[in-house]
Amino acid sequence: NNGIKKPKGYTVSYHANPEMEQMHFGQKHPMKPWRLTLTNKIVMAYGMHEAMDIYIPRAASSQELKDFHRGDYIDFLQRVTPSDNTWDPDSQTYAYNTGDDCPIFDGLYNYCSLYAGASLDAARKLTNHQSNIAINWSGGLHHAKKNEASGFCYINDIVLAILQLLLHHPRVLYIDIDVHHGDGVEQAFWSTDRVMTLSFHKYNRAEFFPGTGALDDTGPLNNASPGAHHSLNVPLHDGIEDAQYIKLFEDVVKPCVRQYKPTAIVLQCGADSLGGDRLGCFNVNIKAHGACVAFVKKFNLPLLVLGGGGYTPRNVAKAWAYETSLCIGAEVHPNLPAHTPFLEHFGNEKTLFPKLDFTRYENKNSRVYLESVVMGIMEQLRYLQG
Ligand code: VJV
Ligand code: CA
Ligand code: ZN
Repeated sequence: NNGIKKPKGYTVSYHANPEMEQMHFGQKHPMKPWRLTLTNKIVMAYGMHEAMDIYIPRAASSQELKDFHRGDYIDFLQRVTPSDNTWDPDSQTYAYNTGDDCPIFDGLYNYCSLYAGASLDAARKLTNHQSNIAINWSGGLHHAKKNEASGFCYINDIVLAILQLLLHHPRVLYIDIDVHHGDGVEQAFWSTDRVMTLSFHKYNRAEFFPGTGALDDTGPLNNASPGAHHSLNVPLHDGIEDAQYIKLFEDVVKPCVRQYKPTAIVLQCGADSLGGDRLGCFNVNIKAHGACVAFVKKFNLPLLVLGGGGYTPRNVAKAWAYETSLCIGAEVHPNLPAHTPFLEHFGNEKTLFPKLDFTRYENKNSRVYLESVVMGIMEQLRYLQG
């Protein structure tokens, strides 16, 4: 099995339900649940499953989904079929913001309850001390709101998982490296100091989804609210590169952990921040994306690792397989094992670390700009010690 052994002194659990991977958002929709099959095939081909506890998660119950979401919205998701979705003339969308971005497809409710169940199972493995790191690549759907779908997300599994962690943990740090702003998670915990949210993302209010997450959106403006200064945002321009991204991530995350002192961390690893992503606009390679996971792991706190965006499936699968290897602390050969299923899908790039496309987006992040962002974050953190 390529000599991959269980990590010494800690346990990693891997939560994956193959039932989800067959789901289809529609012909040309960018979200491809099939990327999860590719990920799992690479993980298994390397023999990484030997080093982890593997769980096939159950579906979350509707009651569990209602711990965050409004009852009528869950009832709608449970009931609606592709043919009977109703147009809402007021909002010019279908009900609950479903439509082009969030289509109603066959098996939608099953899909939602499976990825949510996986994140809940993963969170519970952490709280009952059966795992030190729990991985759910099918989760991380950070845009879903209490009462509506948004940006390919229907159920906010991250919010549900954090609510689980909060039953046992006084403070949870949420870190989001998806190229989009983690608005749903930020909004859910906006007015509490028991969760600090920190999102790195492309920011352009008018042109890039969802348009929120400016540097000065840091929580309720009223300093008397416990949530003040507990929502942190790292707005970025097109084309950020490996060395810049790693340095920025470390320069921001380290002081957040030092000041906030979380007792658990949730890391959303959206892979649309990789270079060459169909929807993304950064120039980050797989090793640099993984360096963020490795850095967070070093804090040795209970860690929930989630997926998220990622729209060039062959790169998503490589990144998440590599990040799985980092979680178990295994060194894997850069060449994909010869017996990897679907190897032909990777064309000429049978390596875990292809050179990702750097030609589409020029780097618009100057050193001075990134320094000013770090200063802005440090300024917010100063309020925490009061
Ligand atoms: O930019 C938007 C919203 C619009 C309205 C709806 N049209 C389809 C697109 C423009 C303003 N939505 C974003 C949503 C991005 C969600 C990212 C999710 C995550 O990665 O953060 C977490 C999982 C958007 N960008 C691109 C598209 N939508 C898009 C949607 C399609 C599509 C092509 C692009 C939907 C269907 C089809 N093609 C066939
Ligand atoms: Ca993000
Ligand atoms: Zn995204």
